Amino acid sequence: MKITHVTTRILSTPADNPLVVGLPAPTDTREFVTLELGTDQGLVGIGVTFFGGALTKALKAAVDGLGALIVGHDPTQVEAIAAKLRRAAGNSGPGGIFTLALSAIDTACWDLRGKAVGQSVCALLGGLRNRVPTYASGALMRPHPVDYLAKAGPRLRDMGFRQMKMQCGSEPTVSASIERVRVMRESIGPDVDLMCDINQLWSVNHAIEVGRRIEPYHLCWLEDPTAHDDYAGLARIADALTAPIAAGEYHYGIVPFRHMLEARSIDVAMIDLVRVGGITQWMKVAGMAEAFNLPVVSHLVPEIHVHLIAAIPNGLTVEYMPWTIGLFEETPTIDTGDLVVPQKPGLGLAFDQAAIKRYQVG
Ligand code: SMN
Ligand code: MG
Repeated sequence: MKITHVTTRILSTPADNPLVVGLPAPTDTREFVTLELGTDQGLVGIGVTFFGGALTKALKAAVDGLGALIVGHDPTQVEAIAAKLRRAAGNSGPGGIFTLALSAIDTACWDLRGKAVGQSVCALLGGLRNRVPTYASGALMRPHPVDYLAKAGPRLRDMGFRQMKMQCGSEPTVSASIERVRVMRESIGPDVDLMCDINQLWSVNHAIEVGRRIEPYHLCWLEDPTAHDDYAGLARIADALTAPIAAGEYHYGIVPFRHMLEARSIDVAMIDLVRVGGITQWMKVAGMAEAFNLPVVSHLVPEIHVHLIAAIPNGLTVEYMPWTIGLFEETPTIDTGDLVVPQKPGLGLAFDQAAIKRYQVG
C-alpha cells in the first residue's frame, strides 16, 4: 500500500459542550486541522490535530508540508515515516507544531493499517477489551459557580456517568477551594469517582495545603496541581497527599514522561495523543507507565483514545471531552458509564461531510 494523496482542512466549530446544560452557549469557536491520507488501494485514513490557536493555518501548512513528503510511502511503516519527517523538519521538534502535525499523520497511518487488515486500531494494538470506563469532562468548569456544580453533578450522574471531573484553582481563598470540592462531592454522593483539575494554577505549598484539606472528599486524582515541568515540585505534592497526582497533558513527545516517572512526579500518567506525537508515541509512554506500575488516562479526543485505553493493560479511563464529536459521522457509544470500542476496521470513524460543509474555513 502506498500513500497517493493528502487532504487537509481547517474546521472552526462552536466551542460548546453538550454536557453543559442550563448555561448560555459560548460564542467562541475551536479550530481543528483534519487530515485524510488516500492510498493506491482506495483506502483513506483520517487524523486530526489542534492546539494551533492563532497558528492553526501554520499547523495546517505543517501537516501539508510533512504530508507531501510521505506520498509514495507505505503508511504501515510508522517508525520509518516518523524518522523521515523528523529529519526533514530539522530541529523544529519535538516541541510545538512539528509534533502536533506528526500526530495527525501517524494517527491516519494507524487508521489505514487497521483498514488494510480489517481490524480495529484497538485490536491491532493489543485488543485487551471492548469497553472502557469514561468520565464526563468539560462540564464542571472553573467559571461555573458552586451552585451550578451542585445541580450539574447529579445531572451527569443521571445521564449514566459514574466518573466526572471538576476544575478548581482560581478560588480567592483556601476555604473557597475546600468548599467547592465539598459541595461537589456532597451533590454526587460517595459512589461517583470525582477528579479535580487545577491546570497548573497552584504553587507546590498551596497544592499541599489545599490537597490535605480536601482529602475527606476523596478524589480519584488531583490533576496538574502545579507547573507541568516542575518535576520535583510535583513529586513533593505526590508524596504529601494520598490523592493520586495526574499530569502529562502539557508535555510534547515521550521524553518528559521519563523525567516525570523517574522523579516520581505522578501517580497517573495522562497522555495526550496530539501533543505526544500520535498513536506510535502514545503507546511508548503507556509502556513506560506500565513499567512503573502506573495507570494511564487519556486527554481529549475520546473517539480515538478509546482504542488506546482499551488496548493496554494499564488503561484506567477515557476523558469524555466532547469537543470533537461534531467532526465525525458517528462516535463511540456510551453505555452505563463505559465507552464502547468501535469494531469497524481502523479507527471506525469518518468525517461528517455536513460538518465539513458547515465549518470548513480553510
Ligand atoms: C482542559 C483541557 C482543555 C481545556 C480546558 C481544560 C483540561 C483537561 O486540562 O484535562 O481536559
Ligand atoms: Mg487537564
